Amino acid sequence: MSSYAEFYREQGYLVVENALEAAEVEALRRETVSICRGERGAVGGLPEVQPGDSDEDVIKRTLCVHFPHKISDVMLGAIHHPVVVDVLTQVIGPNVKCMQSMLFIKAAGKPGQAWHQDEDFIPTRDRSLCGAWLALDDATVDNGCLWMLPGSHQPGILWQMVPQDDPRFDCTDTSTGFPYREEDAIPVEVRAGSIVFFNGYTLHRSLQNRASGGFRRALVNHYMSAESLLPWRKPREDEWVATLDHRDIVMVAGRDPYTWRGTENLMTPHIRPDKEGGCKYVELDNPNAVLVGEDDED
Ligand SMILES: O=C(O)CCC(=O)C(=O)O
Repeated sequence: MSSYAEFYREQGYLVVENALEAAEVEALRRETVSICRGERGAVGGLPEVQPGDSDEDVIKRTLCVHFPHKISDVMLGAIHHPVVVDVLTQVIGPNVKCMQSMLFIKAAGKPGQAWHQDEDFIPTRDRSLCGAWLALDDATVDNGCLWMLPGSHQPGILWQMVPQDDPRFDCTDTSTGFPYREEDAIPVEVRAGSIVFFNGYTLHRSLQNRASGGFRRALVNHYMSAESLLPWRKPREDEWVATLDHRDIVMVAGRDPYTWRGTENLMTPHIRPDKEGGCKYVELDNPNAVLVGEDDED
């Protein structure tokens, strides 16, 4: 087993420094501006651009864009980044699919996300779920870097999620009842261009951006074993849960054993609401779309 895979298996996360070239980071930052200016297509809930807005004005109003890869070739390209694919094939296996992207912008003053396990939001149940968090700025304790509870993925337990109103966090529920202490948590401070990989059962959070200015941008893509079905939504009346398979996926390595199932276009880019906006999700045109984080779809 590679040292990457060994560390990840024990700790539930790993960091690869200098994974992206400076030009790749810059291209992703520029693309963030284009997406927030609405130049790449519709994003549900995107704030209107005002005449005279600088690039900074335009991006600072949005906490996070969900599914940017649906409208942006640059974001889609990052899903296939060779460093990402190399690590994923070591920690997941030879056949890997991606099902989600999220572009965090997190301007100064914006909230973090409370303790959670990504498996609560994207049920894979085979423990292969892995997030790849591409740092587009230096991430520090001050500007709201990730925090991990090392080894918390090991029991494979999904801790209860409950609503929270802690001003440090956005609207997302928090995991509760787990046997780890705050002091066990470690901040994952990384330079721009690093990638943090973390298992879907690893408890993690981020705190608010307390810096006086600037951003803590990160592109997070989620992956899992292509062998496993992905029961992301509730079954319809004529469906059996064990056969449910969300097929809005992008293959990134190996082969898709379920090509005969075809693929679907289910997910629609939208912004993540924050408390300033009353935690309200926008209505989407696509009736099958999953609003990630919405209570009845988690
Ligand atoms: O980047 C953040 O602030 C939170 C990201 C996160 O928790 C996740 O992607 O699961």
